[in-house]
Parts: sequence; structure tokens; C-alpha cells
Amino acid sequence: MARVFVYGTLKKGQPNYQHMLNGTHGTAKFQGRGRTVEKYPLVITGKYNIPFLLNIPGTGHHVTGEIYSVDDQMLQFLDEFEGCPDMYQRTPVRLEVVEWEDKSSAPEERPAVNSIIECFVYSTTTYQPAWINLPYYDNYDSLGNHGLHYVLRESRD
Ligand code: PCA
Repeated sequence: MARVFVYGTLKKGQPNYQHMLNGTHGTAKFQGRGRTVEKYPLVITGKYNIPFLLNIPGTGHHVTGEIYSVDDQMLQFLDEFEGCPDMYQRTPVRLEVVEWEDKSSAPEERPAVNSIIECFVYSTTTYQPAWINLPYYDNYDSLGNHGLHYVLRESRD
């Protein structure tokens, strides 16, 4: 099992969340919410309004998102889905636990609120220089007042 921090379209209520629920891709178990210990620029860019966390620690905001425990099959699915390693790179990130909901694991495996854990995140190290000048977000919502609605893959041309 691996822990993955999702900050974009894979979060609950966001356009790609259904993939986390799809058992044919493996299993993803929601564990709680977290916030990056470091600041990162989270931008929305391109003609499909795709969110990217740029791997530039120290710039931007502490980004909030959701923590999932995923099996190998789901991790492999997510790598393919996120175009890893070409479009996104899966990198470790340090998170502060905001809320822990998964009560099923042994108490000693349950991180305390405010403790620091490490998870994988789909970030990018290969961004266009102009992206650094875009607005930065701390909590992605595809329907936020930025107006940059995410374009689903099946609707792209
Ligand atoms: N999907 C991944 C990376 C960005 C995106 O839209 C996520 O939600 O974390």
C-alpha cells in the first residue's frame, strides 16, 4: 500500500473523482485531509484548464488536499492516468495532517492531527516558465471563481 495526496481533479466532488471509486482500477481508501508543509505554486493552465502543483517548494501556498491509501494496482492506474512520468511526476511530499478519518487501522498507525507524514503527489518538475506567473491557489476547485472549468478528457479535441 502507498499513500497518495490528491489536490486536484481526483478529490471528492471533482471531475475525476469517479476513478478513485472504480474497483476495476484497484482500491483507494480515503484516509483524511492534509496540507503541504512547504508552500508550492498550484496553477491552472492550458486549454483544458488542468491543475498542476509545480515542484518549487517555498513558492506559493500551503496546498490542501486528500490523503488516500492505494494498492499497487490503483497506483499503477493513477500513474498511467496522470501521464506519469511525462506530464506529471510522482514525487514524495511532506504533509501536515489536518483531519484523519480512517479509523480502521491500528491506533499506532494512525497519525495524529498536526503530525507530519510523507505521501506521493503528482507534481511537475517540467513546467513552462510562464506558468510561474499564473495565479496560485491553495485549495483547488474546478468550479471555483477563477472560471477555469476543467475539460474532461472525453470532451477534448
Ligand atoms: N489530478 C491529480 C493531480 C492533478 C489532477 O488534476 C490530483 O488530483 O492530485
